[in-house]
Amino acid sequence: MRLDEPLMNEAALLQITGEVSTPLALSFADLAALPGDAQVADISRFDPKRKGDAVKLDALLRLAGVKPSAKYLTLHSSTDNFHASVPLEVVRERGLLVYRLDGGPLPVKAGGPVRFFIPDFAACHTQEVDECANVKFVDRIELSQERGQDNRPSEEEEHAKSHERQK
Ligand SMILES: Nc1nc2c(c(=O)[nH]1)N[C@H]1C(S)=C(S)[C@@H](COP(=O)(O)O)O[C@H]1N2
Ligand SMILES: [Mo]
Repeated sequence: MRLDEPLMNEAALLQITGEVSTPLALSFADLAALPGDAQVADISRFDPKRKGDAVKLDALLRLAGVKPSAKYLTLHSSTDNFHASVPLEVVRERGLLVYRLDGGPLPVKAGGPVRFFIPDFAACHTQEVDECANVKFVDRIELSQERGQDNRPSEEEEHAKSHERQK
């Protein structure tokens, strides 16, 4: 489960890097093995259009041991080169990572294998933690002192195109 452990039995889906004492590389089995108080079953109770089981961001951050110097959290998707960087304090308590559907990995068409989800996000590009920050196919969470990489669409037209592409 630690990044420096060689030979993993199962592919890592999600890395936690940057301002942490223990960088992590977590597989589906690692996420599923987190204790009950780290798990959030069935996110459809927050949003009826969404499905799947999640783990709490806070549980992952505790495992990694976030340093007090960390002020920003950046969600990276290398799949489509999408990145969102938000103030750590805003997402620390309520951020979720959806990773499981019907007992298996979250499908790509639902934003899997791992998708960030903030239950009560603001409308798109209205503030720092908006719907656009619900990063799909997230494969790395990076903690940093300064704001990190962020290429969320900022203009309405650009944003409309991005939604069109995602359909
Ligand atoms: N990897 C990735 N995640 C992404 C995006 C993207 O283009 N790539 N678009 C974002 C934007 S702009 C929005 S509004 C939401 C849309 O999520 P939905 O398609 O589940 O409604 O996903 C966000 N997550
Ligand atoms: Mo968006």
